[in-house]
Amino acid sequence: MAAGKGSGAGIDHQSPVPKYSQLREILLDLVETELGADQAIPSERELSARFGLSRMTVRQSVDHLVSEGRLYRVQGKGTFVARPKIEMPLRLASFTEDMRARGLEPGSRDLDRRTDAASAHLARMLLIEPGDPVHVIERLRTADGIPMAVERSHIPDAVAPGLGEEPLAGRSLYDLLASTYGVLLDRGEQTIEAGIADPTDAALLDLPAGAAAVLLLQRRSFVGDRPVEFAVSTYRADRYQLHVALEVPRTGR
Ligand code: 16G
Repeated sequence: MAAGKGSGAGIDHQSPVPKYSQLREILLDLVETELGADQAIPSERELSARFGLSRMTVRQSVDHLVSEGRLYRVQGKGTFVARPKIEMPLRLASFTEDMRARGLEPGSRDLDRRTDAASAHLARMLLIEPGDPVHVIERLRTADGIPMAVERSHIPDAVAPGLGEEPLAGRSLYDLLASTYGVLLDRGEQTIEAGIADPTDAALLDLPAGAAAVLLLQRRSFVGDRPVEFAVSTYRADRYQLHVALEVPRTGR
């Protein structure tokens, strides 16, 4: 297989740029211009022979691209090009809507449904009193059957009385809130931070146990000034990325 043939790329052994970085650029070029999703990259042995690099250097570049979610390994088969990451929506969209808009089939598996007494923290988030009943909905969200996120939603009973009894399998929570309770969300706020999957979420998301990177999201959605949902979610960092348009700051000068 020709690695980086289009660019005529090779390793410059005189360059001060570390060799693993040079190889990374060559592999990125290969992934972006020559190979499609799920196609194999040359083996580490081939790469090391082709570019005159030690196996350790090759392993370092490949590991880096694997940890970034650009490549994935299959035990005993090789290393393959990952599907492009999904751009995290920065809109108040439901998971169902967002996946359909991308041509992916949304799925959802109930992990837990219960009604809890609000803790002090939850009460502050939802602007209710501690001890007030809150519906907790924990779901594994999938796209084309692939696990993408674990979502834990908290919704005050006062907003959606009896929500705990409503079946949700194969349904959109936001649709249910709209159709059964007349709750039409009109604004939201969200924080996104990097984290490490805990063992439960790692297993649910098919991520290696240990130190898999994830995106931790917290979202509050409102109708007017009333919080309707406080969701704490774990999204796969190897499947999602953020893309934002940048504006030039107005300095007033
Ligand atoms: C989004 C929301 C989640 C909400 C869900 C409803 C985040 C980051 N996103 O995934 O809070 O519960 O949509 O989706 O928290 P559904 O209507 O498809 O059930």
